[in-house]
Amino acid sequence: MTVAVIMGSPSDRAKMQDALDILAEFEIACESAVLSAHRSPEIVAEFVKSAPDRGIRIFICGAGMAAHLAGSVAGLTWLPVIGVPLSGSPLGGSDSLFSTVQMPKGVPVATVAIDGAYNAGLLAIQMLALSDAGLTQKLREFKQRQVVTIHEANNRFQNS
Ligand code: RP5
Repeated sequence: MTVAVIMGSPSDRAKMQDALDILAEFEIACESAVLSAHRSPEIVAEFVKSAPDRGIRIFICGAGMAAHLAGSVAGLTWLPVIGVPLSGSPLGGSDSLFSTVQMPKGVPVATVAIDGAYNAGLLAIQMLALSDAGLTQKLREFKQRQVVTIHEANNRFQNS
């Protein structure tokens, strides 16, 4: 396993699926789990501390409301942590955004957009590609496909 995708509740699963999908597209081995900074803090600590022995190199943590999962994980590991603030609360995700992004000096969480699980997965792939030439090539092709897609969309737009 290379990337751990964890979320605070089973209710987060659909929003975190995009991260699992893009990681699968790039054939990155993942493990995923429901772990709560508030409801199961000791299990979070065990999971994070044992992660390097399982080959985990990056954490992706998604949570909503008072979203402390990513920060809690970051406090327990030297591995990079990507935080995904999730919507769904009465505050629309701004609560989880602030809770995830406003980390104190010394404990970074690379925070993506609200419900930005896709980009979280992609960022993890980009980190892994720094030491993986095959993955770098796949990313180059991915970026090139985006160029072609938007270029073709512009052509259709200009001709409509
Ligand atoms: C957070 O509270 C979870 O990450 C979830 O987004 C939110 C609601 O959780 P449930 O009450 O649906 O389990 O901790």
